[in-house]
Amino acid sequence: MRTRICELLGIEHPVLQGGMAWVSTAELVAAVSEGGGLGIIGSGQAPPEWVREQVRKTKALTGKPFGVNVMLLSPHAEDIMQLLAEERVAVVTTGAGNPGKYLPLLHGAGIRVIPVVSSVALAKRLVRSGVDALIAEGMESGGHVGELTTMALVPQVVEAVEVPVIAAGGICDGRGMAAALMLGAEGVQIGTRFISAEECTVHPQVKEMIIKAKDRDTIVTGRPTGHPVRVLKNKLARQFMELEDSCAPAEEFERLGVGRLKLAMVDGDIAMGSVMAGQVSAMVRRVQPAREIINDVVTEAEKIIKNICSKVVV
Ligand code: TUI
Repeated sequence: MRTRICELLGIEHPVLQGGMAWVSTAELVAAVSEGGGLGIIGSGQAPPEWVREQVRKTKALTGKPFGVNVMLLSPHAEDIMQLLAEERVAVVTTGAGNPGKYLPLLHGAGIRVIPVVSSVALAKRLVRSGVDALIAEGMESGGHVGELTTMALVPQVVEAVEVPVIAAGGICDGRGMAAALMLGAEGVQIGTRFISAEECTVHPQVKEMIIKAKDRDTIVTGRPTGHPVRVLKNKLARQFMELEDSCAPAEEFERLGVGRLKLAMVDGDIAMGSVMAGQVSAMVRRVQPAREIINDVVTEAEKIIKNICSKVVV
């Protein structure tokens, strides 16, 4: 299966692995790129030196293209953009904001820039600024979420822009990929299923929690702070909900949130850490090599598309 995304990024399958802080480090990223998709380092709030080390480590593990996600709320975003331009990584994706001011720097270094958007307005603005493609992410996803679902957002973004659109949020298998293509997307970004990839260095407790999760086990917390995040329900999530119920001031949310993502993803404290994962957690059934995940998703999507009329008489 080939789309404009394959040509643009020099990859075999139009499957991106979402950049996830404390989760998508060099090992997973290299495995996804070696498997024919696009691996993406999650830089989160990490300092520039850490990001440079991960970029160099990934380059040592694969000669294939890979990307880095820059979380625009990070205090290090500007310095990280500078170093990514120096390192000439193939692709930069961005989350949680508008990357417009970095476009001249990144394009000057020959980097493809693909922002995540959760609204049509930002999609249009960024396309006018010259971005290469867009990731339209619905609120089924893990981590920082917008308001719209993938089903509603993707076709609206596709209709509004000419650049290729990659669908994200709620996609973890061939059915999701086929559906995304039906909505007009030319590729998919998958996060949660890659957390449970064999090569992912996240704490094993996190993989197990995702594999055990059921359909209603995620929740969005932090809405009053303006930065809502989807997480798997645990003791910490309940404490956040209590703060919301008592209309606590924003500082209390911030105090409770400090260091929680690392606590879960690296230290394996799945009770008091923030286990950011999407609504598809329940559909992730086992740990698998990244290459196998990509092949399963693409093969299943191709099969569905070829047999699309088998259940429908038109
Ligand atoms: O960014 C993500 N997922 C994330 S970021 C993150 S770290 C974090 N921790 C606490 C609070 C906030 C973030 C964990 N997961 N996904 C991509 C994404 N971007 N989803 C939504 C957006 C987005 C939201 C607003 C993109 C642009 C945007 O623009 C606002 C504007 O400037 O118009």
